[in-house]
Amino acid sequence: MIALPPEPSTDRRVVVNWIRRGGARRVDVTKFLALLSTCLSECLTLCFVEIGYLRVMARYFPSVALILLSIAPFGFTQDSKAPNAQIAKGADAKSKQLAPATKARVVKIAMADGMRFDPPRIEAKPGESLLIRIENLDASHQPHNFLIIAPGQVETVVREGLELGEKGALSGFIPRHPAVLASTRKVIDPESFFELPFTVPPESGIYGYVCTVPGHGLLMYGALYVGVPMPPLSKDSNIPQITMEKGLAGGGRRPFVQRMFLPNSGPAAIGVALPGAQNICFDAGSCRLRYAWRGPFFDGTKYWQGKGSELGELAADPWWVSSEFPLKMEGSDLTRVKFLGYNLLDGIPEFHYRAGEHEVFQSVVAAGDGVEIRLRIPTASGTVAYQKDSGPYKWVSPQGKSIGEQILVPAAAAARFSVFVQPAPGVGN
Ligand SMILES: [Cu+2]
Repeated sequence: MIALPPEPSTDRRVVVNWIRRGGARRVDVTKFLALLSTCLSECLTLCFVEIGYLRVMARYFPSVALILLSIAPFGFTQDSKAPNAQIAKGADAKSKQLAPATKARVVKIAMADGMRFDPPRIEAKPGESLLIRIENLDASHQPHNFLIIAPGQVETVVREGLELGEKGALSGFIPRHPAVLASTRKVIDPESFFELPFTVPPESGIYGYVCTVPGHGLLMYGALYVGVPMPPLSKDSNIPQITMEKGLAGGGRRPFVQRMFLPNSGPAAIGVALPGAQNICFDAGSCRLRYAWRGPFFDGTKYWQGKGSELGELAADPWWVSSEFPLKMEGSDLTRVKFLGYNLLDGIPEFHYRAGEHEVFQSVVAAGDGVEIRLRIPTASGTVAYQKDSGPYKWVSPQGKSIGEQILVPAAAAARFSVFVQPAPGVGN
C-alpha cells in the first residue's frame, strides 16, 4: 500500500507536485475526495478571511483545477469497480490509469486449466476500444501472462520470450518486440485479474494473443478477429486443436454421447465421440448409422445459444456415409423399425431397436482407420444380409461372407457379429 503524501493542506505546492509525479493515481478515491475537500475548504477559508474573493480565486483556481483534472480520468470511472479490485489480490492498479476515456467494450478472457485461454478467440471492429479483463482461473495455480500480437507473429514472439532465459522472470517473460501490441507487463498470479485497455488497430486481420511464460506459448494462444469473419470453431486453424476441442460438444472427452440436430440426418440424431478419434452419427428415427468422421467432434454452439433449430457443425467431412438401413433377414421383414433406447457399455452406447419381429443391439467402436459395427440379433431365424454402402470403402466381417453388395451372416452367427468398414486403400488419410 502506498502511503499518503505529506499533509496536503500545509503547502499547496506539495500537493501539486505530488499529483504531477503521479502519486494521486496510486491511492483510492476516498482518500482523494478527503484531500480535495481539504483543499477546497482551505480555499474558501482564505477567500473569506484573508484576502478578497477574486484575488484568492486567481491564485488558487489553477491548483484546484489541476486536482480535478488529475482525478477525472481514473477515479470516478474505476471506483465503481472497487469491490472487485479488492477481491482480486493481484490486480494491477497501474493498468487502470490507462483505461481509455471513451466507453470501452469489456471483453473477458480467462486463463483456464490445461494451458488455454477461454474463449480461445474474440471478435472486434477495427479501431474499437476494448477493456480486456484477463482473469487467471487456472485450477493448477500457474501464473500466466497475456500479450496481443500483430498478425502472423505469435511464433516469433514466443521464441523471443524463450530467448529471454532467466532474465525473463524480471519482465514477466514478455519480450520487447514490435509485434507485441499490448501486454500485461508481468505474470498474473492465480486467482487474480488484470484489466488491459486496448485500442484495436485500424487494419483488419487475425491478431494473436498468447501467454509467453516458458513452455506455455505453443499451446496457450488464441485469435483476435478484426474485421475478418470467424470460421466455425471446429474448423479454425488459428487456435490450438486442444483448445478448439474444449469448445466442442463434450469438451474433448471420449467416449461422449450427445443428442443434437446434425447435418444429413433425421431430427433424432445422436452423435458419439468414440475413443480413438472417430465419431459417428446414429439416427434414432431410422435406427441406422448415418456417417462417420474422423478427428474432433462437433460444434454445438449455435444450437446451445438458443437457436434450437440450428445444426451442430461437424469438425470434418464424413469419410463414410451410409445410404440406407443395412439389415435384411431371410424369412423376416425388418423394414419397420422402432428405437428402444441405448445402454452405455464403458461409455459407448449400445443402441437398441426393434426391426420387424426382432430386437437388434448395435454399437460402434473405432478400428484402425475405420470403425467396427457390432451387432447382436439374439432371435435371428434366417441368414442376415448386411448391405454394404457403395463408395470408396473396404468391408470385412469375420463371421460373414462378402458376396456382391452384401455380407451374408448365417443365422447361427447373427446373435453376435461384426462388420468392419474402412476407407478403401489410398482414400482419406
Ligand atoms: Cu501461461
